[in-house]
Amino acid sequence: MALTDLRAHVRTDMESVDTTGRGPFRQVCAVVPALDEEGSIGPVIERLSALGIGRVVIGDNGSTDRTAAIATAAGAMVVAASRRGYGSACQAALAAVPADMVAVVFCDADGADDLDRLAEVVGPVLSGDYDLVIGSRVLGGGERGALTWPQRMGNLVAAAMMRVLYRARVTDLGPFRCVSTRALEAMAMRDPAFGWTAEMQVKAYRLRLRVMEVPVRALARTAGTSKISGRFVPVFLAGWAILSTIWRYRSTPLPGAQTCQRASAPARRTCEDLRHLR
Ligand SMILES: Nc1nc2c(ncn2[C@@H]2O[C@H](COP(=O)(O)OP(=O)(O)OP(=O)(O)O)[C@@H](O)[C@H]2O)c(=O)[nH]1
Ligand SMILES: [Mg+2]
Repeated sequence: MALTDLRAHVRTDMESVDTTGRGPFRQVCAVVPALDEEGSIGPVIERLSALGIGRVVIGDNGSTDRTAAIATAAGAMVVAASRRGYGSACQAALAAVPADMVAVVFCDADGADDLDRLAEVVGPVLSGDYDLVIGSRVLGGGERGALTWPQRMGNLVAAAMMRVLYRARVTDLGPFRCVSTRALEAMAMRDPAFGWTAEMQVKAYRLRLRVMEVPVRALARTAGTSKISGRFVPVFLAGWAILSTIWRYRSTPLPGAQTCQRASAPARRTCEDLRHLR
């Protein structure tokens, strides 16, 4: 669903969101998917705000702990995602991105992203030089044991597939990334689960958007329990979702292209502008 469509579902009080802060990234909105992350969500939001992010939106995936209360107290907007899944949480949060934001930075709620590198991840999108910047933990290295071996192997295979099928220069599918809101509109993201990050990348390659990687460190989650990496079934499902997404989009018509034709005039202009970049 396109951002414009998503916004139609958002509560009307979203219009009153204050995006007039003075932070260096006040036109950047952080989107953070969260499922039972009460031990880490507060410091993640505080850090993003301290670094000057204009707005933090949490996609809360039915947390049963104090995630939502802590996030609200830390100054974030919390949007409930009715459907389980990483992509679903991101979609729900995207619906609450204020209309005047020029970019969205994604990071996880578990404190495992290298927010010290925020400027490197966000800067090239804000300057208009790139449409998507991905924090690569392969290029950045990081804490020992932060990535489990299935995660490393999965990344290796996924990146190799993207290099072969899309001729992309890519090393990672890390969650810490920044994308312009214009590019997001054209991508018309759909995946409700762990194909989300792969979908964003392969659509960017197919749309010939300007994509770059910057090194970020891989950190261990700061609290709570893993929903994926330590467990066999979620690891298998995540791996399958990622690889099948990469394979599927190699030749299918892009939903983004349909959105271009069906979209309202401003959204259509966005798509057409992006086409010039191809
Ligand atoms: N797995 C999962 N994660 C979700 C969901 N909704 C939101 N999330 C968030 O997505 C992020 C990634 O999940 P993690 O459990 O950290 O997965 P991981 O990074 O492979 O595992 P760790 O090694 O523990 O960091 C976290 O911020 C979760 O809270 C969901 O439905 N499923
Ligand atoms: Mg994690």
